Amino acid sequence: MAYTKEQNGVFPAVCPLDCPDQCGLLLQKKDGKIIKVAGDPDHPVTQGNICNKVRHMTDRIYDPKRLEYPLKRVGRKGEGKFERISWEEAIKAIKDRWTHLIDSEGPESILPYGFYGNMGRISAEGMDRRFFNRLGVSIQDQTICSAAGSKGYSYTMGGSFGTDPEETIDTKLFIFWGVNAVSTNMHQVALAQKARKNGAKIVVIDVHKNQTGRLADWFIPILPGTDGALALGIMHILYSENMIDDEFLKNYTVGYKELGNHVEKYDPNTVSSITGVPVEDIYKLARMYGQTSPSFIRIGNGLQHHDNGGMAVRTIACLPALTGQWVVRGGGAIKGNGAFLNHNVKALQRPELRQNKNARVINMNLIGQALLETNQPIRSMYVYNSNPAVVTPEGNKVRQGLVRDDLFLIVHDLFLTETAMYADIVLPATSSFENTDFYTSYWHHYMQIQQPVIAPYGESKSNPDVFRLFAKAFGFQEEAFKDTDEQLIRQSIDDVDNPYVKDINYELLIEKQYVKADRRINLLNNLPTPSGKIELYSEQMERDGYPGLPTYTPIVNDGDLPFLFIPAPNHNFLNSTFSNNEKHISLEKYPRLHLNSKDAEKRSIEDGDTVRVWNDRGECELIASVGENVLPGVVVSQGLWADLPGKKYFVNSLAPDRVADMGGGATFFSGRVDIEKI
Ligand SMILES: Nc1nc2c(c(=O)[nH]1)N[C@H]1C(S)=C(S)[C@@H](COP(=O)(O)OP(=O)(O)OC[C@H]3O[C@@H](n4cnc5c(=O)[nH]c(N)nc54)[C@H](O)[C@@H]3O)O[C@H]1N2
Ligand SMILES: Nc1nc2c(c(=O)[nH]1)N[C@H]1C(S)=C(S)[C@@H](COP(=O)(O)OP(=O)(O)OC[C@H]3O[C@@H](n4cnc5c(=O)[nH]c(N)nc54)[C@H](O)[C@@H]3O)O[C@H]1N2
Ligand code: SF4
Ligand SMILES: [Mo]
Repeated sequence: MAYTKEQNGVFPAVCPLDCPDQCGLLLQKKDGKIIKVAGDPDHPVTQGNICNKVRHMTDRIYDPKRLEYPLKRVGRKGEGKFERISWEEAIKAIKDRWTHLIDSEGPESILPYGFYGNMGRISAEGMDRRFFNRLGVSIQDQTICSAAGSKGYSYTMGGSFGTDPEETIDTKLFIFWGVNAVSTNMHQVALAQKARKNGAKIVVIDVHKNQTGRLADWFIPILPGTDGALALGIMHILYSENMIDDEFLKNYTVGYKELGNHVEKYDPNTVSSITGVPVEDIYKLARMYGQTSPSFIRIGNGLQHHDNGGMAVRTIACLPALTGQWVVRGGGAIKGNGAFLNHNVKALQRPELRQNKNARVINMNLIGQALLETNQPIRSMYVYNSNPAVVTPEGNKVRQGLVRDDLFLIVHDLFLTETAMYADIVLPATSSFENTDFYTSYWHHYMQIQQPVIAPYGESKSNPDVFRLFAKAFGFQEEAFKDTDEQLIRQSIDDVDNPYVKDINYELLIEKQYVKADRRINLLNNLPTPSGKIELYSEQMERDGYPGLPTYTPIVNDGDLPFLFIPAPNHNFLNSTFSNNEKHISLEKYPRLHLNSKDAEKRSIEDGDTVRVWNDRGECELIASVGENVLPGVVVSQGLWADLPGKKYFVNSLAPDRVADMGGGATFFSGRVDIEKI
């Protein structure tokens, strides 16, 4: 579809970033350029409010550093010396090298590496999947974000199904649990603030009293990786003080009697010694939860980036059932809500195009190890929608892999990212405002559409267009490679086996811009767990090798260095996106290391000192922020910073690449470090 030729006007858009809010936007265009990005006041959930990051989006779209044409490496790997080439040359070079690799070592020597730098469904998992399936390359397991927690939540609830966020305006108790919502889900905070005007209370459970903790009525600091134990302690009190909803439990759950016996051992004293939460606070929290209705828990991604993250989420997800909150308007929980908007994945990705059904699968969290593997090595990697040199754990290993001379690396991005610095070929990508796509939020219930508002920047191309070029170069004749963007969208949504979206189709999306999933359908009658009920006890888990009842297991012993290190996201970047933008850097200033004043005193570290943070995986240098915002023994940084000249901000050089208990998830926050003043 061509972009609108109108040079002036206001055009609807969707925020493409990997953020639950998925705001409706209005782009103001003058003389063919976007001059203002604002919120769409008519969007039912986001209501015209957007974050500061995206208010400055034009700085990114028209950043002079944006890639305009394809490049070929001329210097050493990582040196950053490139030369302009044409698209024809770029596609031919890739096709020739891949053809040679497929002939000599087989297609699985090639690995795609992509994520959700652009949440557009056809940009992130459309023509790319068709092409890579047809080529028969290795399969990337997309585990870096919420794999463990989503799996854990599914054991309890059957999939990513939770409360309708719009209904939380009626909620009386909000628990923000391991989620820095002020920075990462601002419209959930807006809803909580509205509810607060009607008497709602906000509780925040976190390892760091960040801006979300500071707005709470009650902030509960907890030791990292112990949330499962706290949830079990709450259950212990709910059962022993008879605050459970027997009627609901009988009708809608499996295993509530067994769970009651099982949680006897998680008494408040035991739980307090694990979590660092005082006994009286455990009682207070459990009673508040047991006696307030509607109550709502926003389960964050932070608490599941641990060795035991899957089970922690599985456990917390049992709480709303115990007090019968799923039948109360505004009650319940959200880990993710993506399943309400599930589209037709098979029609979009066309798995039947793949002949080698048993192709190897590589967990993206282990990309460092995988790139350094010498047995059946990865010889070529194609990176898009992601910046693995910054965002993956064991970052030094990843970079050692990327710098390999025999790795043919292609990066498709809007910028010369840290990953692109190692590339052999760099391809320029369009921004989402230059593309056609559809979007499905993983928090609110609206499907949205984007039509191109501006012309492609320079010679940049969208992800689907690049894969169409590859398919053509390889001579793939299947109709699947001739589909237009509009056809890809139609195939994804017009005929879907998902009752919540059966009335949504392409025409409706074009007409309305955003369409809501049908939430009149009763979730409790449609739970896709094996029993069709909420599974407090799960037989499936036992078959998969886990305890069938929620159980606390400590995080893995990561050595004997004194601090647990939590390298969390920050307010003004989105993962590594915007970390190369001067405006966003200036808002954030520099990366801080939050530490407790007792720990600081012992090491003679003062607020503002530069501290070296290190372990046997790597090191970085951050600016100390001393106070009471973290517990002793815990240090927290924020933000995935770019490689700025003279700075050592690479926090992921320290993060472990162990995989979590479920889903092959990441364990960014379960690593240990030591610190010293420089
Ligand atoms: N501004 C901004 N917004 C973003 C992003 C961003 O980078 N910046 N990233 C986007 C993406 S991809 C995602 S997945 C989401 C993530 O957003 P969230 O769901 O908020 O998850 P995180 O920000 O990873 O971590 C949330 C909180 O978990 C805390 N935490 C860490 N370990 C523990 C623990 O063991 N227990 C408890 N209770 N808390 C713990 C951290 O201190 C942090 O405050 O945000 C999205 N939105
Ligand atoms: N220490 C630590 N590390 C983390 C996390 C953490 O909390 N702590 N969070 C993790 C999580 S939850 C996530 S989701 C990952 C995210 O990691 P990534 O998915 O790598 O996210 P970004 O760093 O935002 O990189 C996205 C890239 O996609 C590019 N891009 C945007 N649109 C397009 C497009 O249309 N086409 C192409 N080809 N490229 C495009 C952007 O320019 C950007 O360079 O990071 C993980 N890493
Ligand atoms: S990043 Fe999130 S809050 Fe900001 S505009 Fe995009 S969807 Fe909205
Ligand atoms: Mo994420």
